[in-house]
Amino acid sequence: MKVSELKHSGLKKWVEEAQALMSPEAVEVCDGSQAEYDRMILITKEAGLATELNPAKKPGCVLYRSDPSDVARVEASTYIASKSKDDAGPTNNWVDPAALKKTMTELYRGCMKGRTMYVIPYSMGPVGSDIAKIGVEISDSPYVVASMHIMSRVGTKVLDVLGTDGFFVPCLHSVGKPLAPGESDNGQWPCAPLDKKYISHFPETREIWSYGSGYGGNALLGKKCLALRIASVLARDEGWLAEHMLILKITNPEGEVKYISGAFPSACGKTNLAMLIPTLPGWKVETVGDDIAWMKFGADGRLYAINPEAGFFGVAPGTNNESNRNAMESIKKNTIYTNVALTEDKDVWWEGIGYDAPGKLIDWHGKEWIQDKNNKNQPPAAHPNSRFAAPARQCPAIAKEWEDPKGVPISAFLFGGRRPKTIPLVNQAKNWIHGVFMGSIVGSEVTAAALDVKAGVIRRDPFAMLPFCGYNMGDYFKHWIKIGQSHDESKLPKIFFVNWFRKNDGGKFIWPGYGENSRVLAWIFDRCDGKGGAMETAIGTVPTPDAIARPNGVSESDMKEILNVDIEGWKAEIADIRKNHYPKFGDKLPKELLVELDAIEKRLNS
Ligand code: OXD
Ligand code: MN
Repeated sequence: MKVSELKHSGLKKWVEEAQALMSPEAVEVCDGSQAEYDRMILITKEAGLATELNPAKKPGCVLYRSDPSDVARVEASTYIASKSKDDAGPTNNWVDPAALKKTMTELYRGCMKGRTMYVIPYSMGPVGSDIAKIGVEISDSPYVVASMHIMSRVGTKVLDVLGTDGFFVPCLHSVGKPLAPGESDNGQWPCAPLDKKYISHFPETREIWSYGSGYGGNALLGKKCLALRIASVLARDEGWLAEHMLILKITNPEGEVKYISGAFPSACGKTNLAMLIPTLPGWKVETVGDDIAWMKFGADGRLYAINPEAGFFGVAPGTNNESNRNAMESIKKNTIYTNVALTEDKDVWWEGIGYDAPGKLIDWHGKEWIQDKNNKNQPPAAHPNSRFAAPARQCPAIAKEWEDPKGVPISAFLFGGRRPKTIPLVNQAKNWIHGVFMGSIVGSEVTAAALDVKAGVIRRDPFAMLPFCGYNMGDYFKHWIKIGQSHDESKLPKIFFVNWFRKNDGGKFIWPGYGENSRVLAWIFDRCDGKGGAMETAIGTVPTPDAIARPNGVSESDMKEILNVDIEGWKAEIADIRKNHYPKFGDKLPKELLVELDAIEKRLNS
């Protein structure tokens, strides 16, 4: 389709303005077809950016290697440019929107020279669903076009729903690397240097401007930028929830079904939980979504969730048949891999894939790599944030209703993180506000000495939303509190805090995790119906020692330890929240949370 054929005058005008500013060689409106996807892959192959994998082993799969400056989300260059700094809040990077647009307009000027500008109409959520939202991404990256085909619903069908005057979120994206006449990328992943990357959000005008990165959440603007940062603002204004949560379906041996949603910081096994294979006989877990949930109230007063995405953009290292067999099955075909290692027979390999490197590899830098198991300091062959992008429909555990436009009714929210001490295996909130408190204190142990944080430190990431909330976190907590105040609490999801990562004094994990987590999910399932052995404690409602059937290798005393309420540990936890965590949110921290903190402290002291 040509730009002149666009029926939505606002969209047409915006595309024409972008074209005039960025001076691409050509403009294409994406139709979302398989032929278009194949052409994007071909263009990147011809530019030396994509390697086709062995069709006998990984049919329809390709591998890309990015630039070392462009391997992950860049939080330091991610901006919430609301009119007032106070609306972005102390935990977001704020820049005055007019100043930021001025800077970025100069970067965008002529930035697409020598490239095609793609106009990508996409729907987050099933096309036409009441809960879905439409975005249009303008991008000069065919890798982005192909990835958006997997991660969202792209094409003409979206323009049909948009009509002549529908609402869409305009998303500008450029890799920031114009080409001179006759120049090709020639195998060099195009992007701008680190100090020229900008991932900007304008919450009042619902706009996204991204420049300089071609990777992940910086460039596939439907995911973190629209579905979380902009959608969180829409949700606040419209009374719903846009959350960094998985959605799973669980069926008990009697055939009863519930849907559970859960927020976990990055690197806590969220995708594994969403695709869990239960060890508990008779129970079944299916996947609705692995990263984001949009939830609105139905006429019956219950919260209904959709997964706004159409694919999984998962971290490859550590994914194997033990940790996540369903993910391994999902990524066998039609998958875009980025920054994993390549084997001699053109298959993929990564650290933690479950077997040794089969011979000589090409690492994510494009260099020859031979595994040396004696060298603990050998740099990895796959980048630790290397990814797969795979269509969700390929997951063997995908729930049949995963694309139901009405969404699925949520019975429970889980919050969790990696907490080697103090936090019990599972703990049910006494009521909604206590649950909001639990969400507000989510934290996780830093596993690798990452960037500026020492390993072993607990980094708090409330609701796993700290990097993804498009407004002031204090107001975000308030929004959650208000949801409870303005709805029938008996119909709201019950809230639980879980921790699969408790360690014993010898530093070993007490709980085996993975499929065995189904035992905890079963308790949660029963608690939603007011069943299951439970005890009231100072910190919430925990299972009685025999309420959860013990997996192999977990002794009676292990079970006691993992369910134990560590009074001294919790006192230290409360003190840390009071002194180091809550002050980060400034004067917008809702007083209700301090009241909750005081009440728990009082119970611990009594
Ligand atoms: C993600 C993240 O990539 O949360 O999903 O970092
Ligand atoms: Mn995520």
